[in-house]
Amino acid sequence: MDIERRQLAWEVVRLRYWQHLVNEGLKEGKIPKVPVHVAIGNEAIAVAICNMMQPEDELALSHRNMAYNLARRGEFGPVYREYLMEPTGVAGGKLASMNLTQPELGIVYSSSILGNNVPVACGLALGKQTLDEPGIVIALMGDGSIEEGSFYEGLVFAKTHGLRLLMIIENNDHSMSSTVAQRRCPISVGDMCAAVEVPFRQMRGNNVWKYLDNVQDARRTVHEGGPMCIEVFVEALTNHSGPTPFGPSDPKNLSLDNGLIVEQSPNDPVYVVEQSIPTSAMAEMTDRVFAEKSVEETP
Ligand SMILES: Cc1ncc(C[n+]2csc(CCOP(=O)(O)OP(=O)(O)O)c2C)c(N)n1
Ligand SMILES: [Mg+2]
Repeated sequence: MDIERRQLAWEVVRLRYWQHLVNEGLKEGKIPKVPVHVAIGNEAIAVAICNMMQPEDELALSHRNMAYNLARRGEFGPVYREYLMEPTGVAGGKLASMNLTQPELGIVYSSSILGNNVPVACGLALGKQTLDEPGIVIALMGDGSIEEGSFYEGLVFAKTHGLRLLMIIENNDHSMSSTVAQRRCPISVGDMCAAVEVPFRQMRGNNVWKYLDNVQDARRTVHEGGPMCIEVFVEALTNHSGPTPFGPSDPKNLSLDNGLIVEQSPNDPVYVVEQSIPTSAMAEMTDRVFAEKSVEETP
């Protein structure tokens, strides 16, 4: 296995472990002050985007920003302490979770208001264009966020001005506790994009290596030709927010004691990694993350 392939696998495994640690903290009631949205299941796309980004690129995130903040940071403690709102957190304990940014790492905006990051990302991309600055802007949102008018307006605005904007929809089929079928008619994002001639593609299967190839390709498209949109299908392997399980009546049993993998299926990015690399390499990575627990100052 070459170094880059191994590194991506490692980042997915490590990110899963860190999110499990946050979930364990939530289960034990150790993060009492703010709502926290764990993104177990979103690791492949998060690691791919974070590796695709160039230093001049900017990321505008939503309430479910954990995987991106951890993956860009590359360390657990300072992000976890931010959730605890401690002064040694990455934002001095002032931003906590839903609005967490790390501008020094390209995470310039995060919003808990659905669809709100789209016009902001358009503004950032327009600024880059006007000031002749390099790089692209990436806006992340969920299948609930695209129900906001700002999504469509953002598509139109970005296309009209040829903005270097990549829109990524993490479709986990959930907005809080409702599935798409329970709450609304289907939305064909492909048709919406076609209507305004914005290139569109879908990604499935949680293969971090393929995802990186695809998003690198998308970055080139955006850089040369203006906006593009990708809908990536992810599985909601955790509850909407707070701990999983939320209590004794919750059938989901997420625990580090059961290992890193939640589902033995392509819904689970870590399972996909396990199926794709030598058994010895996976065992080594798993041992490595669990060994790190003992040296981690939190939780
Ligand atoms: C404008 C607006 N309406 C409603 C909410 C309440 N709300 C918070 S998260 C959420 C679900 C979001 O679903 P989605 O965008 O698919 O993201 P996911 O949590 O599934 O990753 C809702 C409805 C909000 N934050 N903002
Ligand atoms: Mg959703």
